[in-house]
Amino acid sequence: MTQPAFGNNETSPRDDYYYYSGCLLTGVRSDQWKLVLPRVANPPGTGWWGRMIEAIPETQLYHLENDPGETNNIAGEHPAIVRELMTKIESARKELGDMKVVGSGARFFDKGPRIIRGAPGSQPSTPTAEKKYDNFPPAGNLRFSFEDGTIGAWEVVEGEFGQPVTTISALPNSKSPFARHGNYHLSTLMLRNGNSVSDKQTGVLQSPAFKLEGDKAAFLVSGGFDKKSLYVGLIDADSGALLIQAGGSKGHKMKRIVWDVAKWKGRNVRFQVVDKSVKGWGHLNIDDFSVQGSLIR
Ligand SMILES: [Ca+2]
Repeated sequence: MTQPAFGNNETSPRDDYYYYSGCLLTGVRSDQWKLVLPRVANPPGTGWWGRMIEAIPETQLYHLENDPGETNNIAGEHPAIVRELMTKIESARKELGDMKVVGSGARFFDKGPRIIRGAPGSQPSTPTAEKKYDNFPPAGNLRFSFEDGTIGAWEVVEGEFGQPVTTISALPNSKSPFARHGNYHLSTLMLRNGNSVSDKQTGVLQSPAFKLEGDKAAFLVSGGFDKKSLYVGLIDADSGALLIQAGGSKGHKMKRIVWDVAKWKGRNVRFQVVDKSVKGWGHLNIDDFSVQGSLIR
C-alpha cells in the first residue's frame, strides 16, 4: 500500500477496503471477497458502541457478488484467498493501525497524544440512545443493515445522496437518536461532508431483487411520508409495480414497520426507498430490512 490512508481525493485509488469499528480493525474487502476477523463481543476499547459489536468466533470469508447477505462463510473452501487477505490485514495493521496500534501512515487532526475513548479504565463516553435499538428478531434470512458502511448490493437508481450510508447516530444538537441497528443506516438526509443535512436531496435507492418466500418483511424508518414522493416500498421486480409502502411520522427515532407480505409470496420483489420530496421532513432514515427470500442472480 503506497497511498495515504486518508486523502482529499474524491475517488479512492484503493482496490481494498478496510473495515474499522472505531479503532478496531475488523476486516477487509478486496474485489468481491470480504474477510471478517474473529473477535469477542463488545471488544475492549471500542467505547459505548462496542456493545453493538457481535462476537465473531472464527475467520469468515464471503463472496459479496454471490452472497451479498453474507450468509455463507466459505473460508474453509478458499484457504489461499484467506491467506492473501490476511496479508492485507497485516499491512493495514502496520500502516493504518488497529486498536492500540498507531499506523505508520495514520494522521490525526488533533495534536498531542492519541486518546482511545472508552478504553479499559477510562470513563465511558456519553451514551446516546443508540442502544435503544428494538432488538427485533430478523423476519428471515435476508437482512440489509449496511454494517459494512456501504450500500452493498443496493443501488442508487435515480438522483444522488451525499451519504447514502451514514455513521451519524443523531442530528447535530438533537437529543433524539435514530435508534438504528448497529453503527450505520441508510439516509436521504445527510450531505457528503460531516454532519450537514438537507431535505433537498432526491433520488431512489433499491435493494437487489429477491424471490419472496416469507410472510413478513420488516425494517426501521423515520422522517416524513408522502405516498407519491416519499416512502419505503416493496415493488414487483419484474413490473416495477408498487405493492406496499410506508414512511416516517415526522420524528427522528426510527420505528419498526412489519408488513404482511404473504399474498406476494413467490414473486420477485425489491425494497425501494423513494425520496422525491424537497419539503420540510422531506427525508428518510432507514435500516435493518429483513425478510425470507432468495436473491435473484
Ligand atoms: Ca445498520
